[in-house]
Formats: sequence, C-alpha cells, structure tokens
Amino acid sequence: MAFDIEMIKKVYAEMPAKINAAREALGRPLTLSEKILFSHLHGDQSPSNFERGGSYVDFAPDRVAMQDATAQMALLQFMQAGRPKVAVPSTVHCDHLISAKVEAKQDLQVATTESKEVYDFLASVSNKYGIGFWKPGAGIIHQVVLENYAFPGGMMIGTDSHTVNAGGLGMLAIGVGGADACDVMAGLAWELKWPKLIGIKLTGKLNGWTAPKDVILKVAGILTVKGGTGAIVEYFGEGATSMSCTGKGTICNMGAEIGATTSTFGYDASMSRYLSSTGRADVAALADGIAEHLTADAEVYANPEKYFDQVIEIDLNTLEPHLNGPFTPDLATPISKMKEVAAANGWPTTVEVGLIGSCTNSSYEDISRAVSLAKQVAQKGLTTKAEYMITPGSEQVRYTIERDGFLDVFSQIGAKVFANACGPCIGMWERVGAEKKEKNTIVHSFNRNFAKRADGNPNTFAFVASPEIVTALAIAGDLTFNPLTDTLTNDKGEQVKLDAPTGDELPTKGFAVEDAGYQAPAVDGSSVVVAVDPASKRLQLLDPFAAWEGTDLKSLKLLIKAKGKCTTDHISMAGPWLKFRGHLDNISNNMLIGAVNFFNEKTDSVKNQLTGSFDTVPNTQRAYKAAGIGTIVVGDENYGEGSSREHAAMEPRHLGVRVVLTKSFARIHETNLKKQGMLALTFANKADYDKIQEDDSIDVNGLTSFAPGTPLTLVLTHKDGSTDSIEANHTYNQQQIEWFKAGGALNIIRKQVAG
Ligand code: MIC
Ligand code: SF4
Repeated sequence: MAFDIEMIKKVYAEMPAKINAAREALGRPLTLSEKILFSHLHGDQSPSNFERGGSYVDFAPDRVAMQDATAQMALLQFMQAGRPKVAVPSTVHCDHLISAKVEAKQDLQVATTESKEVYDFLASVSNKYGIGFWKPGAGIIHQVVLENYAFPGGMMIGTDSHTVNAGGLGMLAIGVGGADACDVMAGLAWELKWPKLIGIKLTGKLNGWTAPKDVILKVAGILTVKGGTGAIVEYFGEGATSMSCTGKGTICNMGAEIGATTSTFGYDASMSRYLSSTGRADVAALADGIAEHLTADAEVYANPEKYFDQVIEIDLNTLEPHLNGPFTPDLATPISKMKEVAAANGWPTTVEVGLIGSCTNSSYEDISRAVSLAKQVAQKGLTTKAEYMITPGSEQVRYTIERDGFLDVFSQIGAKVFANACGPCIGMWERVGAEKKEKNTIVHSFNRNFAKRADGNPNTFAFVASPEIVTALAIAGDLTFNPLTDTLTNDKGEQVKLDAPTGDELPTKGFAVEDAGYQAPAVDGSSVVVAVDPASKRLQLLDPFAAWEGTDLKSLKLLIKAKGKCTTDHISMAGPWLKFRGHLDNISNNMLIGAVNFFNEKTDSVKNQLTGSFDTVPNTQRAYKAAGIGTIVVGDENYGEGSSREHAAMEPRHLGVRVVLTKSFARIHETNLKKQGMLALTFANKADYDKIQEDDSIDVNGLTSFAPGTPLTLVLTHKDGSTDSIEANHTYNQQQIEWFKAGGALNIIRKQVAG
C-alpha cells in the first residue's frame, strides 16, 4: 500500500469539483498544470483568472520533501515555529553528504561516522515532528519520492531544485528554499507567482540511440538556462505517452536547468504501470477513476497555441542524441556535430571518466539500456577506455539491478559502484588527482555541469548525456565518437559497431529490496528531545535576524560586483562545504568565494574599502560587519541560478549584506532572499550595471514608502565624490514587504503560530 493513501484519496475526492469550478470561472478548457494549480488553491483563495507571471497566489501543497543538506536549515527554522507536528506529510532524505571515494559500503560507513551528529539530529527532529526519515544509503531524494510518494495530480514542494523530477508521475512538484518548506509544514499557505505556461508537443517516438534525456537536452538548447523562468512546462503528444514514466521523470528533473518552475506530463498508462510495479496499484486504481482530470482538456492539446504562452514541437523520430556542455547545461551539441564543435572550441576530447546514475537517470530502464552496451564490450572483443562509475538512485533500484545481474556486467567493464547518493554529482567525488587541476573531459548522465561541480577541478570539462551515450563514449574513450555511425577497433584489429541500446522499462520480475532504509516517526513525538551541542562545528541553533531599522539604508559599501555567471554554486559552494549546512556561521566562510570580481577578474579577492587592501570575500565582509557597515552585492543576469540552497541567501544576511542588486534573478533564489529579509533588487536599466565602481558607497532610498510596484532609488557615490542616481525595480508584494520589515519571514511565522 502506498504511503499517505488517505491524503491521496481526499485530494482525488475533491479534485473534480474544484476543477469544474475553475473551468467555469475561466470559461474555457484547462491545461493540466492549471487543473493542478486550481485544485490546490489555499482555502483563502477562490478560482479566478489570475495573471500569468503577475498574480501572487496562495497554495496548499499536499506534501514536503527535504534532503539532508537543506533539511538542516529548514528544520532549524521549523523548530523555531513552535508547532508540535508537521501539518502535511513530510520526509527527510539523507543523500547529499556521502562521498564517492572507494565503493558503496565503505563510503557509506565513512559518511555515517563523519556525519553522525547531523544524521542523529535529522533523525530525532523527524521522529519528534512526525516526519518520515530515509536513512543514508536509502537513496537520492527524487528517486525515493518518485518510487514512494509522487502521485498524478498532486502538488508538492521540496527543498531541492530537482524536486521537479516528480513531474514524471504527473505531479506539480516545485523546488523551494527551506523557509518555504517551513511555512507549509507549519500549516501556512505557500505563495507562488501564477506561472506562465509552456507547452511542448512531442510527436513521433523515441528510437535507436535516442533517449528521454535527449528531449530535455534539446529543450535546454532551445530555451537556455533562463528560458523556463516563471513557467511550468507541460509535455504532451504521442511522443509523451509512448515514453516510460521514469523517462518523463528525467525530462522533468532537468527542467530545473532551464529555470522552469516545474514540468509535468498528463496521466497515462506508463504512469499506471510504474505505480503498480512500485507497489502502488492502489494509487493507480484511484488515478484511473479520475483520469480525465489528470490530464488537460482535449481542446487544449488539439489547439495548444490558444492555451499556452509558448509552444515548442519536437519530433522524436528525428531527434538526435545530444551532449550538453561544458560548464553549462544549455550548450547543446547533437552527437553528429561533436567532432566539429569540439575541434573548433579546443575541448579536450579524451574521455577520462563516464558516470551514470544520480537522481536524474537511475531508472531500471536507464540501467538496463546501459547494460546492453556494457555487454557488447566482451561480445565484440573491445576494452573500455575510460573509467566508469555508477551512483544508483535508490536502494530499491540497486538491489533489483544486482539481482538481475546488471552489476556483474558493469563490473566486467571495470565499473565502480558508489553509494545510493548524490556523490559525484554534488562535488562529493574524491577523485584521485583532481587537485592537480589538469584539463580533462568527463561525460555524465547527471543534470548540472557548472565549473568544479563534480570533482572541484575548474579544468574538468563535463558533458551531460543520456546513460546510453555516456556508456558508449566511456567505451570509446572519445568525446567525438558517434556510435550511430562510427566504428571501434577490437582486439582482433577488426572494425566493429556498437548495436543500439535495448532495455526493459520495468523489471519483469518486479522490484525487490531487503531494507529500503525507511524509518517511521513516533506516533507521539512530544517527549523526543532534540539536542544540539553548543560547541558543535556542524550544527548551530538559529537566532532570529534583526528587524529593519525603519530608515533608508545609507552608505552601504560595495562588497563585490560579480561578473557573468553567478550560480548558487558560486555563492555557496557545495562539495567540502556541505558539512557546514547546519551551521550558519561556519558555512558563511564560503560566501561568494566562487564569484568573479568584475574589477580584477579574480575569484575570492575583493577590495576592502576600509583598508584599501584585497582580501577574501568572507573576510572582507566580516570586517565590514565588525565595523557595523552594511554592504551591497551586485550581480549579472540570472543571478542565483541552479539550486534551492537558501544558504546562498542566509549567509549574506547573516554577515550583514543588505542588498543584492542584479540584472535579473533566478526564481528560487529571489524568493529565498526575500524570505530572509534581504532586499533583492534589479536594475531598472540594465546598463546601469556599468555605473557601479569598485569604491562605491551606495544609499537605498524610498524604503520608508516601500510599496509593491514602486521602484527604489539608489544613489552611488564614487571615489572622486561624483554621484549617480539609478532606479532599482523589485517584485515585493505587500506580504513580502512585511517580511523585509520584520527582518525575515520566520519572525512573522513565529508570532503567528504562537499567537
Ligand atoms: C544541487 O543539485 O545543486 C543540490 C545540491 O541538490 C541543490 C540543493 C542544495 O544545494 O542542497 C539543489 O539543486 O537545490
Ligand atoms: Fe543530488 Fe545531484 Fe540530484 Fe542534486 S542533482 S539531488 S546533488 S543527485
């Protein structure tokens, strides 16, 4: 039986009437995304023609998921809210803190020793507040959610940007910061700007070497890392229904890489098969009962241009496998063009390592298709040129692929199997030699490939591809190898071709697992004590941030003007820093150390205006803090893209940065800044970015009349005494202005729950 089946029954019982009411209010057919949004409006909200990309709307999500690296902060905040139990079903997943070094068992053991304090904290908070706890080794949050919790037509939020993976099962699943999760767990409404809608029509059918991954790699190439911002992407068409449920999950997962709020697919037979095979025939039966409500109205898919803001059509019959990268997931190259493109750009073409798995591509189907290629190595007298590594997405998948002999096939090509965890995807790859910073190329089936992301080496060129293509390129050891047309030389000196991959959508013998790694919470957790050692280096209870002083902000110093891409990885790096995710002061020592200083093109080197000398960003900021001087951070386009980690907002808040002024923001990061009581502003005129000088002091005026839709004025005083006055826009609504005034949303929640 599925978890929380009563909740699912209730959602389905209420859904048809809510959808009908919305259809009536709008007087037109509805997309699937709208059906799910309208059926999850918060009680204080009635259906109306909300403005896409304009109206802030309150929702009541069905559930919350958190991974260990973000759960610490989310739960430290939740503990301050003063509630005895979470208001909606919630889970914690231990997946981000496990290194990939030797192999699964040993690495897991090291993690459970090293991070014992954090795991114990998460387990006891979960136990106390009624939260399901998935132990280290159980698997990666999004795979575990897909296998156990996602359900068609549901709405969930998760403290991880790839929460969107659950769209593969027809949910609206949205990545948020911990403070948002805290609201929902405390029983409060969750606010989101009513999204725009992008429709993607998939015609034809996947075949040969092409995989679901190639759909999203292609889409990323079309839309770029910003193109999905503020939008839900809804896939439909024969190409969608003919694809596996887990393949749909992969596509939705990487919707995070185009900045989309989330992505989803209508309920179909593939979802029903997946639900049944993962022990949830009960959910499949319930979904079958209201199937018409779990997909768009027929008119919508017949005339998508009328209902979506943008429609893209992709023909799967002719779609080629793609390789996206290096350093950004939207640089898409069809495999047949790689020779040319790599040569033109001087990319290193020897593939050193191929890595498959992660939350993005760990399905039984993915693994079985990769295995069909690995088998050909022995059959055709080949040797695998690159190293090959696997991070299974869950213990259930790992156990099943071991039972079915797949791990044996992989070990014959020298593969290493790491723990069921994020590992190399999040910089927890203790790669031998990475510290030498040599230029090299890797290919992986993960989702992100920002600089340093996998192994900490800025000169690792990482390319994202399907598990099938990763496996083929690892065998060939060559980035320019096109398995569709090229041959390899075998041990007899013959030219051989790899046959196109084949595999099973689902295990014919069903999934199996001995210990899935789940720990249910206490029925009554009131007597559970959550202890945090005040001397801990890894955990620190939170002190509320100070409220706004009630005046304009005067003489802020420029801390850094960041140049170019500044993702949350640049603002709050992962890898070795993950261990401080529960300790705000300690993790603040990584603040913005990856951002490039516009004025000297260096990372982690900024001018301290008090002394005139250069120092690291955290040291400089701490010096301003000690002197009681507020600062401002200036950024470029799509600032804060990438992950949901609210540390990227809490660290500047904690260290005394008052304003982040950019050309544009990524959605989750902008919300995270607002939640923590910061000012997130954008240049009204993007060219004003050029007016910011290294020694600027900056006033922010207009705060005493801070109001929705009214820009603020910034006065820049340059070193020579001259000044520039510029306008800054913001997207704060009245509620968010209250967060700013209170010094952070949590200061308000605490009062609401107590009062
Ligand atoms: C990521 O893929 O970058 C992460 C690590 O999963 C993050 C969350 C985090 O920073 O903890 C994400 O995508 O939100
Ligand atoms: Fe983990 Fe990587 Fe997935 Fe993030 S993207 S949840 S780090 S596997």
